[in-house]
Amino acid sequence: KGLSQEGWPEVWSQPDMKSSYDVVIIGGGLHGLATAYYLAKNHGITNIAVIDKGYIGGGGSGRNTSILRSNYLTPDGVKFYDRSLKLYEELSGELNFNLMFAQMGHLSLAHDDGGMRTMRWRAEVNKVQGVNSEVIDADAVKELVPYIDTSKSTRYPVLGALYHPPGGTIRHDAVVWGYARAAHEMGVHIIQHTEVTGIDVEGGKVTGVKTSQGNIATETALNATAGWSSLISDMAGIRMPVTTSPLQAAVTEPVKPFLGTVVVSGTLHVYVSQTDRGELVFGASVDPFTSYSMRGTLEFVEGLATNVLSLMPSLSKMRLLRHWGGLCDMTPDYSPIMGETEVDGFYVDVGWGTYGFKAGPVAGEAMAENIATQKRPEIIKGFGLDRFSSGRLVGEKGAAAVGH
Ligand code: PYC
Repeated sequence: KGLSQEGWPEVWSQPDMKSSYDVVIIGGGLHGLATAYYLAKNHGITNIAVIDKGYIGGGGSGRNTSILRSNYLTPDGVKFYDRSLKLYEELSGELNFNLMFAQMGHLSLAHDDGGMRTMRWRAEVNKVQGVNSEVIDADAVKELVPYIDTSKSTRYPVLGALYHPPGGTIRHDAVVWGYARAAHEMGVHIIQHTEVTGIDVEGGKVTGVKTSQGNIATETALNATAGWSSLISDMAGIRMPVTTSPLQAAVTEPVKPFLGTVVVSGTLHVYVSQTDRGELVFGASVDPFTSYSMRGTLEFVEGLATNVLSLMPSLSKMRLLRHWGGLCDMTPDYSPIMGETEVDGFYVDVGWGTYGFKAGPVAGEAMAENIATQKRPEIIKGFGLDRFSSGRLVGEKGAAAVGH
């Protein structure tokens, strides 16, 4: 309160927290806000609080490299992320908010025979699910991205790539704001700067959520946090097979548009795209240790520069403007944990590793259906916490943008 620009209308209000809600969503990032939006829009449930200990979109939703794609490895993964991409395609119109979706195409480079085999495998799984992906050779890569060094003399020569035309980037903050505004208009309370400190469970059921602003009575709580997902789940007595590691990214000064495709190299642990403003956005693999730190490190910048320059040597004069870190909750199979838990009324949408941003819309849609109908929808059937006891893992490590 009091921080709004003079004369500008408030896009969502900052309401006083009520003492009870039908649904409390913990985490005001993309997933939490999207779930609130679809609960209200698709199921008519509007007595909802979305609670965040910071500001909305201040976690992973505002700290990613905004890449969208659906070229995964397992049929479960491909169907799921494809639904997300389809929702993203319509989202600017639906939310009446320009999300600047640039469907510029996405290239995953292969630098050895093993890499080419994985790309062929992914292309075939993608095609069976109706997703547009194909393997192309090094000459075709060069045609799409002339600045890539495709000579044979490099340490990791480019042999080819998985080309996925529907992939691209979208303005991540705008997606958060668009969902927040639409959810707010339907009556959802967005409660910022309020920390969840406990979850009340009686007789195996959720009865309330404790916060730094007081207690809320509710029978339904969703953990939609990243970074703190295991700590929040612990509050309800649910252990998560999750470890948390930082993921860093960086952005350069703006230059003329020259890169019309997202380029990823798992071997070099790097991904690059160019924003509408001309900046290059770089990412890498998660830091090789667990931590809750969101600070950038010098080691990261050094490694990143080395790898970017082996891919595109002509970028050597570019200056980095800033770099940052976010938190990734990694699961053993690199797929999320979604759905109900052993505690009645306690739902989770966590464990997103490095895939969370691209899944926001479908995760919100599916979790809203899960909560409203109390049945886990088909599209997330395979992602339940129960898979770690049944052994039916959904291995998506092979679809990671970079090695982890
Ligand atoms: O999976 O495409 C991806 C990705 C990009 C950045 C982090 N993950």
